[in-house]
Amino acid sequence: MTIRWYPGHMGKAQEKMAEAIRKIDVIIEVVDARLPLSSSNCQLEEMRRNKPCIKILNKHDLADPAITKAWVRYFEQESGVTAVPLSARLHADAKQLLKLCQKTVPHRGRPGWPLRVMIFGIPNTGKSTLINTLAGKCIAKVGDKPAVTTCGQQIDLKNGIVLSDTPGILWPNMDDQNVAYRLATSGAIGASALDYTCVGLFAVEYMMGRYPVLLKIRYKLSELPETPTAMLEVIGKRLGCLMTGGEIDVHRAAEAFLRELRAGKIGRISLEEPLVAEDSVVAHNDSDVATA
Ligand SMILES: Nc1nc2c(ncn2[C@@H]2O[C@H](COP(=O)(O)OP(=O)(O)OP(=O)(O)O)[C@@H](O)[C@H]2O)c(=O)[nH]1
Ligand SMILES: [Mg+2]
Repeated sequence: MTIRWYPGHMGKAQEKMAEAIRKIDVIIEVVDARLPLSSSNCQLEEMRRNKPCIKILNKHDLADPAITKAWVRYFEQESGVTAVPLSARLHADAKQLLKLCQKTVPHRGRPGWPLRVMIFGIPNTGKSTLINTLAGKCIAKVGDKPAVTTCGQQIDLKNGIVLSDTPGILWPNMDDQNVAYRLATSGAIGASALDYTCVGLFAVEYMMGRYPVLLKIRYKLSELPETPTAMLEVIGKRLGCLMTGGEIDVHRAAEAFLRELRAGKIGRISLEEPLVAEDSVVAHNDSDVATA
């Protein structure tokens, strides 16, 4: 099944953000550390008007640490972009980020000259969570599904910093379906736009190839079955996803497997590595620019 998801609020939000960026001093792009390139929004490059950008590799606690290190090195080569792995729920990480914003724009952050920070990113990467941690209280609505925030809001931290929370936005043409399936695996695509069985099989196949030991440990297997379909059936059995009559409910098994994977129950995993992801995402960026 082809995945496309670009609900109406995203286009409107993008137009507003492109305008609002004029009055922003620094942009924090929150990407998912498990798929930092696929979850980077290629439209930002055009929108940001040379404003400094800090790329947060959030949900660092869920990602494969060695691969995250490789991603930081990869992004450091991009001009004007500082990449920082972080867990948005941790106060220490958030404090460090504020210091970095102040260092990036040292002439702002004084009375009458607030440091204006826009938090940008695709859905479900943890933008609102980061705002709440930075504010030290629950100001922005957070949820374990994409498109929780649909309207922007500004939060004055009363320390010379003003934050803008923004709705997660994707891009209209998801030509690269490998990117789309990685996004769906991570939880960035609305449930209405995907088929759980297809995404579950994609994720199972990836895990069998890249993290077979984690699967064996989680589902108590000495050997993995030969095919993703057989693996999903084993998972369904382990998680009790059965229909009346005892047959395995593959759709429910896929949904349950994705829930476990997203929550980090199988272990810390990354869905892409710098060299493998680069080719497909470069192709996807080119096709978006061509049709914009
Ligand atoms: N494990 C982990 N979970 C996180 C982290 N940051 C956010 N989350 C979870 O990710 C989910 C999405 O968080 P939100 O802050 O609502 O994400 P968002 O980017 O604002 O999403 P939209 O408003 O839909 O664009 C929630 O269940 C958060 O608790 C993190 O660093 N680690
Ligand atoms: Mg939000």
